[in-house]
Amino acid sequence: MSFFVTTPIYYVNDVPHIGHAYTTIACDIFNRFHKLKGEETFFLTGTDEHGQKVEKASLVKNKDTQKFVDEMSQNFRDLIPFLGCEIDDFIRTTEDRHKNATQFLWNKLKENNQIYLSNYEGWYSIRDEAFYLDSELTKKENGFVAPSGAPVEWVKEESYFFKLSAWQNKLLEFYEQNKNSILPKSRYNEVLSFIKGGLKDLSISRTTFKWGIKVPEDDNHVMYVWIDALCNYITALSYPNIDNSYFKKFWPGVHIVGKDILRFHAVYWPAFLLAVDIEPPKKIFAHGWWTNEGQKISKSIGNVIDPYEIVNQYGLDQMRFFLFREVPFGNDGDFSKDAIAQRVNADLSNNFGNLIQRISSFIVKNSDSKVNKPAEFIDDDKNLLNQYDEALNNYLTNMNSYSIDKALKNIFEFLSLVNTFVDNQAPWSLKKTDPVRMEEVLYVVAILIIKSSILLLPIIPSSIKKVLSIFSLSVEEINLSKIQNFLPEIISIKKPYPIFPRIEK
Ligand code: ME8
Repeated sequence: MSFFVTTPIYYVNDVPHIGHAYTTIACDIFNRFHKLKGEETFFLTGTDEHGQKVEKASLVKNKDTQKFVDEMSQNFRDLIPFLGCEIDDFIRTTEDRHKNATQFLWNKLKENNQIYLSNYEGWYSIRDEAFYLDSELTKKENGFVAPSGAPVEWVKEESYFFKLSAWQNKLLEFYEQNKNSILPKSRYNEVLSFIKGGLKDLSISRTTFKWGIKVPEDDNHVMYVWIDALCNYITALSYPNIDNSYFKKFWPGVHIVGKDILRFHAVYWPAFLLAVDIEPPKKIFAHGWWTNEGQKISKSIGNVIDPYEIVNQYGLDQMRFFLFREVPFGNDGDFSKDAIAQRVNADLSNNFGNLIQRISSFIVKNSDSKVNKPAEFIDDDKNLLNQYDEALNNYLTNMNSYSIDKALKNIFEFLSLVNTFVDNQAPWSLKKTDPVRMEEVLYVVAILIIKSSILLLPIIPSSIKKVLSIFSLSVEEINLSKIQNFLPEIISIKKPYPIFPRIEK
């Protein structure tokens, strides 16, 4: 099995913020999860560097556009390891490999009679890099705005068009047959009703500026930034060489995007692909939108959340955990400092951290830093071990269906049961009355901490590496296929230290 996951490629008009970090971490979580299942994985991210929005930003800064995008792209690249993400490729749309792939795609569309030259007259939003219909706009004091709130301007120019309208029925057919290919379900319904509403041909070139990939054999036109941008997903798999092992192994892939750009991914992109005889993406997951203490995140309001600041203040895994435990993946979420402190303290410090700390230090003090596997498990132990198996199954189902929050809930509800087990079995009392039973209890708890930790590895990898090292294990020794039957003869404990300190307000 193989798994190809992508983030959107981010515009380099500005520095990355929490929203970009969120999508990238989501992809890292799924990538690590599939790796943990033993699959061959490919995780792609990168930057979207052409178009009017980016060109305008460089002009405002009075910088050469190429120099500007070189610098800005680096900010996105630097953020990845800082977020604890491990990627396989970082693509920039100004690279030659991408220009070649995109021009090849264009020629192929032309060859397949999918492109014609005409005139575009209508609304365009530079901020969204999108065309809008009259019916989609709202009148405000300073003119019309798009549904996103972005200003629009009237453009009238010669343009090449893609015959999107011709793909309406084929797209509907594809989505009828692939009902889970857009998640969550509500987004699937949204895309279907958009397609059913009728598709118009799409303007795919511009003539009023030059910062884009040249249309082959027509120097007056540069490509519309979205046809350029979407092609990145296959450029990275060495398109147009689709007979290479990468393309064969990894296409079709899984696109994780924000709900703002669903239409581009679920309508335009599959239509381009079908028009050049390539399979549409396997899955498009559109996640929700983060607000800051109840307010829309925006530069003009001045409430943009800097991921560096959050990580430095709360810790990397604390942030990764909060973002995916707090809000169902797919829903909108509100970022608040109170909420992160509460969530981290309740789940990571109290529930999980205390359990690790009290059991491992108890074993160090009272059981010579190790516990042996019991000859037999009594019913209480078997019950708890069975409950783990149930939590594991639920976790796998939820992670496989992109419900990270539910998967996390499965683990933390189970960890509460383990805490209750410790309280009920009271190993500190057994120490005098029944040391054999004490060791059995300690083994059961230790193994369940290890087994639960493995499930958390995709979400909070660096903390889990520390937890496992307290139990003298390394990540390489365990994976998801081995985890259910993982019962080593002996578990040795190294001197523990707090891994999830409480966040003081
Ligand atoms: O749209 N909450 O780039 P972009 C959650 N270049 N996610 C957010 C967010 C928020 N407040 N703000 C941004 C583009 N995002 C195009 C994509 S792909 C072929 C081309 C995330 O820099 C979310 O994933 O505007 C959203 O879709 C993406 O950043 C938009 O990034």
